[in-house]
Amino acid sequence: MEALAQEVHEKVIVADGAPETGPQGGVDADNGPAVTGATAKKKKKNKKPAAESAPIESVILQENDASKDPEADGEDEDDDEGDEVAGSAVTSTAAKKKKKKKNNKKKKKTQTEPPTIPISVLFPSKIYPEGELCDYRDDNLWRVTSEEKRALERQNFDQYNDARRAAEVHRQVRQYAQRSIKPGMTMIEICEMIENGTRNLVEAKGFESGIAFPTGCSLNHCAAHYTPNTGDKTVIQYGDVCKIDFGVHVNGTIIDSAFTLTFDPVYDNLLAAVKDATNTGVREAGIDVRLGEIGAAIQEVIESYEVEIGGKTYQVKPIRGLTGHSIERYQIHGEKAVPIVNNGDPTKMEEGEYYAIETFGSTGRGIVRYDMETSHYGRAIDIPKTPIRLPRARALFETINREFGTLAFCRRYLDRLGEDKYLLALKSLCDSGHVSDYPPLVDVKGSFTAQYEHTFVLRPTRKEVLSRGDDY
Ligand SMILES: [Co+2]
Repeated sequence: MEALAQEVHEKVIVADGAPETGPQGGVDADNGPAVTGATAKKKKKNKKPAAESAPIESVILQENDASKDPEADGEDEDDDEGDEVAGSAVTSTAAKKKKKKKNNKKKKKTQTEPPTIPISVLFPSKIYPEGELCDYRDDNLWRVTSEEKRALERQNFDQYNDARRAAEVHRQVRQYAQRSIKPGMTMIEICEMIENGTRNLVEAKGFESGIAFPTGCSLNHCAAHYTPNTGDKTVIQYGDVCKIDFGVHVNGTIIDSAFTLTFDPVYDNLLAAVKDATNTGVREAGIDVRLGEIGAAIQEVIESYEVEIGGKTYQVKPIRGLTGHSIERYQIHGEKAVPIVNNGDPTKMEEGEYYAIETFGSTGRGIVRYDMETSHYGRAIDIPKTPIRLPRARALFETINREFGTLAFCRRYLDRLGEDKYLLALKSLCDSGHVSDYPPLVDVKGSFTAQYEHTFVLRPTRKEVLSRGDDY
């Protein structure tokens, strides 16, 4: 999710702290210096993520009749390999037969279609799979073997494990979405598919686990912050470019990851540009790396692509106002913004930080403005001291605080809580600074925008790309 500022906290309704200093929300203001002459070394290609389209094993099921088998073991695959090695090679055929039998009896615990089985059931050990591990470079490579850093990591295990659980939910839900979203579905159906999948797999429960922010499904020239409000009849079309951007949290540790969904292959190069750019940003990131340098690397990659649509060729442009961001607990948008152009920001990434790197490419101007009806909101991190006068607004604020704390929400999330006719109250909370609104961000009409996004953590010894999957 792009540019939303939130903070922790469940119960606190107290008015504490100063009014929020402009959330880097919405448009991350201007990212400073222009897109000056990106040095044109084409790097391209050689960094294709492995196994582009292999479906992740735990999601593939059916024949296993997973839904009726909450007892089976989700990690059988590994066990089998162990058996194979242990057993004698000579008897391998017999062994295989036996194993097969055993497997059938035991049955694998696998996900249903649509996904309904909680990740904690699929991983009875409650230890969730690590993301992609990347060693730091050069001056920081020593970290991987440092006893001190490794000890520090062991202390952080629980939070990593929470993040990995959220990431596994994200992968399973998004891969189901990739398989099943088809032209003709309404945007509301798409969002509910993703949101219900998330709630089920993460076992949504108050602030312990759940949806981290509204499901973005911005279309075409709209780059970010669109999700349908109740009554929205928009239907996804064959020619649409849809950015699916959703978030999962466990104990406030958020996975923020997005991909672009298209049906027409004419957009393939646009998507390739942005996928490559996001992977570049993720690869360049590390402890002590400057944010501006990451932006420069991203910009160079995006601009090295062209896409031909309707007989016209476009050089893909980065959308300069949109950025990646650091992530804090219960707060999707931390202090630091990761630009997607070279803005010269000398701020460094630091040990222990969580980041979402997201990049946006456009066939339009590469500049966004606000447009259309607002759906996304978030409580101010620092609640203004000024009292809320309107009783209706005060009540709504209590609901927001109780249900979402500093996690972003949308109108549909209020609707499902039974809130009704709240728009005036919500508007007054925005005016008083208790809540921020995040209207959709659009490039010029007729243009197409794409996005990919990953969440990683700068662990003391290595970088872990938590949201990495076989899909992207
Ligand atoms: Co984001």
